[in-house]
Amino acid sequence: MLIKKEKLSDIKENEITDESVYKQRREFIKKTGILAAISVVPALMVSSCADAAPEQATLTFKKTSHGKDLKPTAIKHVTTYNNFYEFGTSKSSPAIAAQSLKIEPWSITVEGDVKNPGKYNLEDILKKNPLEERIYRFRCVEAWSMVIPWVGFPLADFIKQLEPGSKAKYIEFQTLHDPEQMPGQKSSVLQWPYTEGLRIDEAMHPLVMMATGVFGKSIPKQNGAPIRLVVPWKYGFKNIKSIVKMRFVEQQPKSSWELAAPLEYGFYANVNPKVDHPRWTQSRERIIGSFRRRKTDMFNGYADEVASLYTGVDLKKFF
Ligand SMILES: Nc1nc2c(c(=O)[nH]1)N[C@H]1C(S)=C(S)[C@@H](COP(=O)(O)O)O[C@H]1N2
Ligand SMILES: [Mo]
Repeated sequence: MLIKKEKLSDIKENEITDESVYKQRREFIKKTGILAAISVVPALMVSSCADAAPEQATLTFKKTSHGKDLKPTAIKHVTTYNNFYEFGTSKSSPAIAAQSLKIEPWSITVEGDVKNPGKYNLEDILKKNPLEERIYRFRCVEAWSMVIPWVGFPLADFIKQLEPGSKAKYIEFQTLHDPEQMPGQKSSVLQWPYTEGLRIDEAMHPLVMMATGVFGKSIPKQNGAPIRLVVPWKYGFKNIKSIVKMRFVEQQPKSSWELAAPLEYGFYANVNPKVDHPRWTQSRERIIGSFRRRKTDMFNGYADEVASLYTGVDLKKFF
C-alpha cells in the first residue's frame, strides 16, 4: 500500500514562511539571552527521564514500506512529550510517573457480540499476530505532529480471530482503571476508565494497528505499554493506550473526551484541516522537534486510503 507523498510545492511554501518565523525567533532569543536557559533545561530533563526509564526489550518484526519516505521524530521527543492523563496532565509527567505501571502479566478482555469472547493473554495474542514496523504520521488535536515508527500488528487480524456477530457495529476500547498504579485517575479531569470507540469498518481498516513497540523496542510505559491503538488518520486522542478491554457493541460508544467536552471532541475525530477546534485552527500543525510548521492534510495524509469510509458522512456535523 502506498502512502500519499507530500506535494513538493506545499513543503516549499511552508518552509519559506517558517524560516522567517524561525529567524525572527532566533533574533528575539539572541537579544533576550533566553537561548542559554531553554537549551540547558530540556537537556537535563531528557537525561533524567532516560535514567528513570528501564531498558526496553528488542523486538523481532518485519520491516514494511509504510512511511519509508518519512523521517521519524527524535526518540527523545516521542518518549518525553506525551499525553497520558492517567499519569498527569502535563506533557512531561507520563515519562516519569508511568514507570509505576505494572505491565506483566497483561490481558485484554473481549466482550459483546463476538463468537470468541474471553480474557486473552497478551503473549497468546502475539503468538497469533506477528509484528511489523510501519512509520506513520501522528497528529494531536492540539495542532502538533510527529512521525513515529510503530511496531505492531493489524487490528483487523485480531478482530477476525474473535469473529464479531452481526450486531457488532462498533468497538469500545478501555484502558486499565487502577488509581493505585495510575495516580492521575484520582482526579476527575476525565471519566475513568479512559474509553474510545471506532466503527467496526474503521477498526478493520488495514492501516489500523495494535502497537506493542516503537523504534524497534517494546513500547515505553508513557507511550501506552504494553499495547495501544494506532489509527493514523485520526487525532491522537483516538489512539488509546494500555488497553485492557474491547467490547463489540451495537450503539456508538462515548469516548472520555466526548463526555468531558462534547462540543470540542467528536466521535469521529478524523484529522480535518477544514473543521477547526472551537478554540484554535486545525489548518496547520507544529512539527515537534523542529521550529517548522506544516499544513495539515485531510485525514492526516491518508485520504487516498480512508476517504471512502466516509462517503455520505457530513464531516462538519460528525466531527
Ligand atoms: N489511556 C489514555 N490513552 C491516551 C491518552 C490518555 O490520556 N490516556 N491521550 C491521548 C492523546 S490526547 C494523545 S495525543 C496520544 C499521545 O500518544 P503519545 O504520548 O504516545 O504520543 O495518546 C492518546 N491516548
Ligand atoms: Mo492529543
